[in-house]
Amino acid sequence: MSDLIELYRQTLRIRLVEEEIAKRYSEQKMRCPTHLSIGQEAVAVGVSSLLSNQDKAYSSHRAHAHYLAKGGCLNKLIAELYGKETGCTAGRGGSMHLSDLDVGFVASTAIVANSIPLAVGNALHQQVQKKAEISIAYFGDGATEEGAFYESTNFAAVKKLPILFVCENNQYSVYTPLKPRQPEGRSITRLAQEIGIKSIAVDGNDINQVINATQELLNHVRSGLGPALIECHTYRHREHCGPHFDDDLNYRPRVDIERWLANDPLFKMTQELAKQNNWSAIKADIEKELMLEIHSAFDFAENSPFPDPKQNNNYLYAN
Ligand SMILES: Cc1ncc(C[n+]2csc(CCOP(=O)(O)OP(=O)(O)O)c2C)c(N)n1
Ligand SMILES: [Mg+2]
Repeated sequence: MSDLIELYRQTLRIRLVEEEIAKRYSEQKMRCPTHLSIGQEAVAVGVSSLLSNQDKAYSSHRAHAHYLAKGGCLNKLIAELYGKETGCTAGRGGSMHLSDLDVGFVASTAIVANSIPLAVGNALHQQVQKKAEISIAYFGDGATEEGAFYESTNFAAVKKLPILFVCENNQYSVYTPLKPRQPEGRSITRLAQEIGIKSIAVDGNDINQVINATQELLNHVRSGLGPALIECHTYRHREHCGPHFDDDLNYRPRVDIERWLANDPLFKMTQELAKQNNWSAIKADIEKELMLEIHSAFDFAENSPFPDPKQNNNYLYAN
């Protein structure tokens, strides 16, 4: 039960961080686009619970949860959103371009599917250098429609690279559901299996399912048997990009929204944790401690300096 309490704490931490971002976004001090993972947090927390600091993660535009779950620094994340010098990419990247080598979070990028070849390239490096670590590529269902996905997974399978692909299938690419985008009946898991990648599909809102499948797949990857893919079925609660709910636009069936809200990862964990003695008091303490940490991170960001304009050319590969 203590493990589940810690998983709950980490999941709630990401939820409360992103709710605070949403609450303050209209102040216009965070000037970068933000893609929130609210509703999808159990994937990042479950996968990361089995990773080491040496393992190298790559992510997409929806990266906050992946960064925090990998051990990312909350102060550096919020400062990055505020465009401050103390941010994890020195205020140059914003929400979609996080990087922190201290915790093995190499990069997130805004180009859909772009993290996949980057992570595969790093896995080749790890294999050639015989490193005792692996790469992780997080991406959405939409990324599996890009050429980069096919080329990269094929190459990883042929070379038996040490990489775990994590597909967060929230069924949507912006406003478009899977049906008009992919042939009826296609399963991303089966597709990856046919490419030669050991693959498992799970309910991504059930942290136990995420952890059990990830463990099985990591045993495979870490034994040198080649790449693996976990497809996590999940659902975002809010709009694709931004702090609001957008269900008034009616692009997602009401019945689906309600079914997924009832399948919320925190709600599922709470059902189990409620059996624990003193759960209400434990939960209240966790919430209090997290809100203190979160408010302090926003204070840190607000009080940090903006980058010096004279240093604008720093960190450029070409100018
Ligand atoms: C190559 C490319 N095409 C289109 C876009 C615009 N775009 C940004 S996010 C997104 C949706 C991606 O959907 P998915 O991969 O399922 O991730 P999700 O947003 O659902 O987490 C699109 C089309 C982009 N950033 N890059
Ligand atoms: Mg999606």
